[in-house]
Amino acid sequence: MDLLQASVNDKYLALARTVRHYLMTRWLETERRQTELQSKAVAYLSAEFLLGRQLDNSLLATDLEEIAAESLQGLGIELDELRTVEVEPGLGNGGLGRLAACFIDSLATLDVPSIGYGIRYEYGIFKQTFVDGRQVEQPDNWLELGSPWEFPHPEAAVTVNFGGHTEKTADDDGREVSRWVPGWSVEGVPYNYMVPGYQNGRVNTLRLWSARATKAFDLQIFNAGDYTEAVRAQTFAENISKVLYPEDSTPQGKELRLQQQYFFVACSLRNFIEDVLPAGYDLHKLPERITFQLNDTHPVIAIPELMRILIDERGWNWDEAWDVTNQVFAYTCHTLLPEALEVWPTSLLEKLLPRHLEIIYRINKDFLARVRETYPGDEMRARHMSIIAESPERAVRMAYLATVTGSKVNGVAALHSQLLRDKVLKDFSDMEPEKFTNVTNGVTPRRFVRLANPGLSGLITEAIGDGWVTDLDRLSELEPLADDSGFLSRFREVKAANKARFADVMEARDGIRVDTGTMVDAMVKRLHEYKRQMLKVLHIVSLYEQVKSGALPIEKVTPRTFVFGAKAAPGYRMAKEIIALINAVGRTVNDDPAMQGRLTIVFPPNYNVTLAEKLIPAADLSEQISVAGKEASGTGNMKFALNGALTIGTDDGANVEIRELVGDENFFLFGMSEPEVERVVSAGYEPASFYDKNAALRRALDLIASGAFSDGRRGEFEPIVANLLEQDRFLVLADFQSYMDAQARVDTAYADQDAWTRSAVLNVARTGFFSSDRSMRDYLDRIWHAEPVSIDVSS
Ligand code: DL6
Repeated sequence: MDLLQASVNDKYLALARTVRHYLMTRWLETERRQTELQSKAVAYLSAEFLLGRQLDNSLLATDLEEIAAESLQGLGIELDELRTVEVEPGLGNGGLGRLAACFIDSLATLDVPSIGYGIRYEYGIFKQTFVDGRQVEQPDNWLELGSPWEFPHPEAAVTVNFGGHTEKTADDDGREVSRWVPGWSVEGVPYNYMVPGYQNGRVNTLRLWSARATKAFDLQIFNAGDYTEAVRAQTFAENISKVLYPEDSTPQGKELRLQQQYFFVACSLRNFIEDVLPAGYDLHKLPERITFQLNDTHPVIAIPELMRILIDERGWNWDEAWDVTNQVFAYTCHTLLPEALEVWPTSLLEKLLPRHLEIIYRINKDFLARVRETYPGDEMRARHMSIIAESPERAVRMAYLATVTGSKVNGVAALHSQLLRDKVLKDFSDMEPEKFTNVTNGVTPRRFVRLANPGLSGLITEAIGDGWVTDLDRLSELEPLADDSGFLSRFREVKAANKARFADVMEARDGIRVDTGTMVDAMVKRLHEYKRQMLKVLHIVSLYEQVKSGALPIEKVTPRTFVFGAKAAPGYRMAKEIIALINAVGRTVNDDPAMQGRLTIVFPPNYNVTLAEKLIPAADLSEQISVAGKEASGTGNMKFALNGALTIGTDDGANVEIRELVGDENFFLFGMSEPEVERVVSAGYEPASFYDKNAALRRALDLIASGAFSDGRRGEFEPIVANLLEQDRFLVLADFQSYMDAQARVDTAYADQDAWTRSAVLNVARTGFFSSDRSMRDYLDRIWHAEPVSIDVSS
């Protein structure tokens, strides 16, 4: 095509293809080397990979950015323009999926042989829009223009069976064995993605599966002359990988969800065993070749699947199969919310995966025998630990299945792992303490500092060299510069430039104006009551109320821009109400001339990785305000700190470790600790008593209830107010005053810009620990025991 006729998308595609071509030889070399060495690898099984844009990352990994920009310029094309046309693949809900993406980046950068396995959803996380301030979901058709980053391999499709029943037959030695007679099947087509390491020549693979109807299935129906039915079958099969479930903490008992989970792990195990391993590989040696890391419970059905393959397809006896299965799986738990621990009704498993249910029953029987042997006479304990829950309906507890089987179980921050051991999985940890470990999460410095924050990256590199990009602990070398006024003022300039860039993006993306002279106070994460966006709203409403009532002179209010970014699960009513309230408060406050230049609320719709990359470097204050004991880790908290935002936060998740590292004086701690929360709850928490006692809180809640933010309609936010006064499961009211006090400390600290910047620099210098490279090293040491293998690209 002629350059003059080429659209921006054409130019983007041409550049993407050039870069991927460059990566291709490295990809092939990586695969060749792995086939030759057969060294131990890691398979990261995850229902979500929230990748973000690929072009920038690929240019960085290959060090081609400069050359690409120059060559494009010669053709009159701006690289920046091409970057912006890429639609990010939103194949994840939030933290869990983004973590998986950071991990595969770090594995490649550390030269670890590894493969990511997941689902190629045709529609990713929904596109969020606001209509009258309320969330409306639209499909995310991220593949509309095709993706230059994927490599489909229809020729390598694998068959996945479902349904049917089991039959008892006898094997050659006359032993009774069970045989699965499936009812229907689909095919899984692999789509491969390149996962380049940072300038090291390694390109690992992410293999995402797409579902399609089996040919046999289609043909059968077509031959019977039923065209409509043939098409229906096609649609039915394709539905399996059609859409990402927009839920990350309240599992819906949806059949399709279980189909998705089994679909991708069945494809992945088959692919690994039959295609990745050499032909004739002795599966008894599987633990020498692989660890399958289970990213939360979503892939846990892989456990009975491997048992089924070894026993039913390979003819192994139970003990042999169990021994290998035990060694090759490890499980990461990502939650503390009891309702987020997946359970599958046995009736559903019976219908979809009858043979797997039998296997799970047998695993449970053997396990309970061990429990009874360890704790004779303690029937209650056996009941509590059973993989099968008996009420409210008979169901398989997937977290227990993973814990019983996995070689290791880890939480994702020190406090989280401790709470898993002490509470959620206590009985299991009492019985097998050595199984439990912690690996604190991390984030990739390539995407979240080097790419997202070129200004800060340049400043750091100038000061300490560029080694930090792959060795983030070296940020500690910045520490002395926290007392260098020249450095501080350049650091401030970078922050100011990042704010200006963020303001430009907001204007272009959503027509939202951001005042770059204000403190950027950011709270971005999924909308969930436990994360307490509501507490943030009460802070804003209280400030507004105090100004309006004359209790607080406007000149005393620190100019702030409150930035929210949050999607609510479509079926989560209260979360959607809170979104509506944030927008309503935003409208009222932003339109009030008295607030101009002082308090502004911005809530761009459809917060995603691309926007995060612009917001995080611009932020001054990072809001990490979950009720203690509920946020497993958080990873946004790490990204903000690494980009020089100060945190206001509770002692929850990885906040605890952030605070320990940056120091109390560089962190705004507030709220009850986890044991205090426990005490308040068990003593019978009464939120209304806080409303009665605290005048500021009362006035803020009354203002919301009065209709001040809803054109006088008093009932509009009644469900929120009533919920807070009557239940308040996440102790918003109990922590309100402490939060307000901490915010006052923020204001005081911000007034001294030198001291604030010093704290910001110290946040950067002291948070190198939160690199996902370090997380990967911890997994390697504590769980995987695999070795790096370097790739020689010189030949
Ligand atoms: O580990 C990644 C991420 C944590 O940082 C968050 O704290 C946690 O909420 C999130 N968990 C999930 C899974 N929820 N369930 N089930 O998204 O994981």
